[in-house]
Amino acid sequence: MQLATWCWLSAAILAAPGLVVVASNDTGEVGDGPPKAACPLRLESSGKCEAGGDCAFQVRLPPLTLQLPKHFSPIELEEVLKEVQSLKEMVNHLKKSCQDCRLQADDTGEPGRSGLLVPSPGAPPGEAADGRVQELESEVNKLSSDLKTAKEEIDGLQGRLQTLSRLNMNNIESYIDRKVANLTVVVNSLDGKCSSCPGQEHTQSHPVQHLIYKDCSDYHAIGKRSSETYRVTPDSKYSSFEVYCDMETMGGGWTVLQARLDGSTNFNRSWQDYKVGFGNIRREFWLGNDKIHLLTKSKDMILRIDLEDFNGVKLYALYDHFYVANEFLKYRVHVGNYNGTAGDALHFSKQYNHDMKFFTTPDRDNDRYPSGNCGLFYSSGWWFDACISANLNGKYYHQKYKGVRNGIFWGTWPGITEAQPSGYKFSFKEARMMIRPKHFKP
Ligand SMILES: [Ca+2]
Repeated sequence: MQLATWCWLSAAILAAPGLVVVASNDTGEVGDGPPKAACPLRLESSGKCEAGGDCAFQVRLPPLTLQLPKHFSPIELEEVLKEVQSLKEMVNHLKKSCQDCRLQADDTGEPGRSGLLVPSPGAPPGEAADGRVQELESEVNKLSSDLKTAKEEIDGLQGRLQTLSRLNMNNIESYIDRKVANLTVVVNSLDGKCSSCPGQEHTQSHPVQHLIYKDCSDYHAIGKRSSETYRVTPDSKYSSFEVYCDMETMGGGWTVLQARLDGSTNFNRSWQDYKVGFGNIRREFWLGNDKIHLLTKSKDMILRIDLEDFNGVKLYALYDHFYVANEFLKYRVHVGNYNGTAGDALHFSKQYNHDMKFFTTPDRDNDRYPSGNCGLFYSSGWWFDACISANLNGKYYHQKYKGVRNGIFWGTWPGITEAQPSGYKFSFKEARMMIRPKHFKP
């Protein structure tokens, strides 16, 4: 729709009185002040005057045709609404003018001299004008309401269009993320191949900048050697997160999943807490089952467990495969073959074996103990069997303790299952779990 159309429409209405009404300078005026402005309407007497001198008058207005444009747009509709408002004002003005003219004619008492308009047959003159004005008013009101409806519809459509375009952007972002991830893999593999390229001794060797760091070993690969927190993205479909990297133990490149140091963090937590993680990743913490799943899914990982007791004895356990399934599969753990000094407590015996077990928390029983919840009994979340030969998430005791064996526990620790004098249980000063890609080269 062009604005010009509406200007024409407006002009047509503005001109309407002029077509019909002639300036009434020759109409008799009362008083001796300055001449009044010409009345925009001239009324004509119907010729029927009553005994008291009251005469009837009539006004004839031209027919009104409004042409609506075929297409609307919100900005133009705003203009149209303004036009409609001005039309309404115009109609009101005409109505008032009509009434004024009538009053003026009444005042002069010379109705016959003002007559230029042809009387409208079949209707009293005043009523005819009022009827026409009301008709115009109702038409304008209807038009205004139609336009408002059209505007609302267009606004709704625009909203939907914006939503669609946002959805589209998300798709594109995720597509680009996947492409970047693929490119990173290709670039990294080319970098590996290039180490055996002929003439390499003449080439300045730069470590290839990784675009995505999936775990701590990727930071190690670009030369990072300080044990620190780093941001990793094991799966580009999910957001990245902070992890603590051990860049010293056995060549470094380790992503730490869990740490116990001083009992500052409570490990007696809900399923939800174990799912998202808790604690301080520079001190005591559980990284979170969702993150552990993503990390162990992105690469074939090995697990290292470090333990230290209150006598200063430090031992470790190494497993050549470690994977944690997703939440739907209750974070089931897969533990590979053992190597190390602390003993294979995760595969303690046929009866006590944590491999292939679901995760259990005090509020979610997925263990193999039919008469109760091992998580509730041992105050922690863990891959319980029925129930434990190892539990690194047990309660932190600062020394030996009595009662339920709900402390940090590693069933193959030297002397741990031997009867302690006075029934004391053994506890650990430090425990740590961390993972590294199986094919990592220090
Ligand atoms: Ca149970």
